[in-house]
Amino acid sequence: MADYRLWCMAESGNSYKVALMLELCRLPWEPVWVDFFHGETRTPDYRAKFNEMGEVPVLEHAGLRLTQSGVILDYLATATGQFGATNEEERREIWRWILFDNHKFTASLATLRYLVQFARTGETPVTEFLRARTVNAMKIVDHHLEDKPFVTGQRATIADLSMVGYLYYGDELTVPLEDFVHIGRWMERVKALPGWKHPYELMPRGPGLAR
Ligand SMILES: N[C@@H](CCC(=O)N[C@@H](CS)C(=O)NCC(=O)O)C(=O)O
Repeated sequence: MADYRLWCMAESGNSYKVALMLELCRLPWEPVWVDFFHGETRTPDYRAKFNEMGEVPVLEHAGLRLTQSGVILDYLATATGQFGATNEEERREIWRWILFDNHKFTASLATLRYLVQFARTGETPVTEFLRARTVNAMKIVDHHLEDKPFVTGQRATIADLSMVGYLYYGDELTVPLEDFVHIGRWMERVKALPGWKHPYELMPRGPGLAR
């Protein structure tokens, strides 16, 4: 059994944030596939055993079970000395963007993708609201990246791995990614990090949502 075990599925960008970190840090890890689309994360068993919040990712390491991608990324950065902060100011900056990501960026982007791509709701007032919120958050990130290669400056940190998590799903996001030039260049920079892989290459994929 690998030292690090990640409860995840390939469609989950939140899981990808952690899978990518594990891969970039060359840590010995293995995925444990969770049947999210058939409600596994909603079962009392999953909540009691793995995550009371009813979510992936969950990382198991050295007898610990960790949840929330931001916390897991922080744990791995501390454990490996990679992609973490080198001073207090940078630590605050990393957390500022991880919180923005969890609240506005990933939250809107991932929910929109779920509704349109997997639940197939079609366009509704909810998807319109989420798309507007996503585009607004993307404008903020695009502007932020205008004068720097990575979110907190000259090198990639866990803030980049968190924020970029969903973007490689491309067309599945149903937002005009190509309109955001600085985001596009930043995605290429992250992609160029040694060991980068696409989420569908890194984690197992199940049959999806029954129609
Ligand atoms: N803020 C959490 C979000 C995790 C999350 O929303 N995970 C989704 C899959 S990408 C999930 O498990 N959702 C289960 C549900 O909503 O029932 C994190 O970053 O880990």
